Amino acid sequence: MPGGDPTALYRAAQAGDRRALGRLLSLIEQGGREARVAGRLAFGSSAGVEMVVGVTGAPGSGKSTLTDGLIGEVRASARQVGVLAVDPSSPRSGGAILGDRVRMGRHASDSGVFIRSVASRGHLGGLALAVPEMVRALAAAHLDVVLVETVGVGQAEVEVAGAADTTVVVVNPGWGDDVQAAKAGLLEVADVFVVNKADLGGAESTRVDLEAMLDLGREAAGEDGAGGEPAAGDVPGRPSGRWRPPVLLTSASTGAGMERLWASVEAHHRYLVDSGRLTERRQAQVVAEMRRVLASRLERDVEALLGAPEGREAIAGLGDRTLDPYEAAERLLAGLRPLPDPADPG
Ligand SMILES: Nc1nc2c(ncn2[C@@H]2O[C@H](COP(=O)(O)OP(=O)(O)OP(=O)(O)O)[C@@H](O)[C@H]2O)c(=O)[nH]1
Ligand SMILES: [Mg+2]
Repeated sequence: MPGGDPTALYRAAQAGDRRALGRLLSLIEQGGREARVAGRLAFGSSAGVEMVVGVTGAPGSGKSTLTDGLIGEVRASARQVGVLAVDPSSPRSGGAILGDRVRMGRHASDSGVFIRSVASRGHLGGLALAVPEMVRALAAAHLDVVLVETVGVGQAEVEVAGAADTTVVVVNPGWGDDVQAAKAGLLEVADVFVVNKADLGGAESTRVDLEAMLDLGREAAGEDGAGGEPAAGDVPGRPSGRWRPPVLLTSASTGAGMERLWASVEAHHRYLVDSGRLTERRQAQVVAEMRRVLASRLERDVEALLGAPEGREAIAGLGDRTLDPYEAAERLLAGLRPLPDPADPG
């Protein structure tokens, strides 16, 4: 077992050492210089990840139970599976993570399954940055399929879900009863819809409501199916039909519907590959990741600038009304520009 050296940990993880993989993920989670070394290595070899599947939905909707079922389906196809169970609500994370261990515990002795709980420690922005790198580390360790469980209740969570090729959105019976704006985000990211806890009753009417919402969304986007202009993003010479998210009923606690769910996830994956959209999606994801890195760096620069003498001066200027907020910002920006000239020896 290598020490904390990121390169040694990476090589060991790649060679199948699961404890090294666990430590590598901790390095990435913590960030900093060693994380960058590990991240760079994983990025270089990450083209090999076969499928990344996000499982998102409201707290308690059955995501972990469903993920456990999906692990079984992946293992039935003899592929290795990695799981990142993301718990953004740090106050209850201890209990939830323990719960995940229990719910996915039947796979604990299977060496083809690697389960990792990730607590955000109250910093979801950081999580959105860390998760794609963690997925790449799992891929480098030859896990063929990576499942990412996240609670889908906000922009940042939806961004975490955006790290997936295929996103499964989990709802429960009754979900369609009152349409809220918050649900629109989930409608948008869903590649496969699951009405879980179908055993509780009312699932069929929720399915009908969901189908109607999906139809509305497609009409609004001008996708009535027959003829018409090809939708933006269609690849010439490839099938131009858009993917229509299926709405499935499951009862994760009994395993009912799991086989069909996995078949739908695989069908979506085939669709992405055949249409050329998998490559597009992954490229868009790394660009989005770069954008998040840039935004977080710039945010940090802003904080540093405000704490520096010129920042304090600008803040004082606002206080005595000699500067308005726009002038103050302009002055600070002017201090940042121009970028250093590489030809300038000084
Ligand atoms: N009746 C019924 N209960 C279920 C089903 N699936 C999950 N549950 C139960 O719902 C509760 C929550 O399940 P979890 O799998 O932990 O849900 P989760 O979405 O992962 O929860 P958080 O990660 O805490 O947001 C547990 O008590 C499960 O046993 C189902 O299909 N039917
Ligand atoms: Mg869970």
